Amino acid sequence: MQTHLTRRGLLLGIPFALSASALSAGLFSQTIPDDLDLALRRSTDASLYTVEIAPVDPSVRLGKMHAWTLGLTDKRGRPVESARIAISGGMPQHGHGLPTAPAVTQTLGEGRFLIEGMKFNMRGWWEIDLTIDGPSGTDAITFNFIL
Ligand SMILES: [Cu+2]
Repeated sequence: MQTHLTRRGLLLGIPFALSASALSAGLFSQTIPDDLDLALRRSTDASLYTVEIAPVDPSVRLGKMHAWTLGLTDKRGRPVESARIAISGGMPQHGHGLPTAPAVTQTLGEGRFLIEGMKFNMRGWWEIDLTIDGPSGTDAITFNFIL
């Protein structure tokens, strides 16, 4: 009898547990994952390149148009002088993209590029998605940034 009741209690609990975890993992979750990688220097998904990004002015302000620099090296750590770099992104918790269309506007030499037109119009967790089309092939990376 005791076992039967316990099992029934467990079964009843399952739908609740499932919906609770579905909500916490959902699109509109307000919780930023604890293990979110905030490093701004990382290997691309297929390890073809290492990318380092940084805002030109470290104090990024809400709603203000600003620029970033991007450093690009190949697998052997050699600077990549020429690449097509596509930039997109958005807020994964809100389901929207970037409010602007940032682009590489200058090659700065030694594998460095200038990205202009960045703007974050909300506080929270932003993803910056880059697709790099360079001499080693095409690869992608997503950086996380919390404003
Ligand atoms: Cu948002």
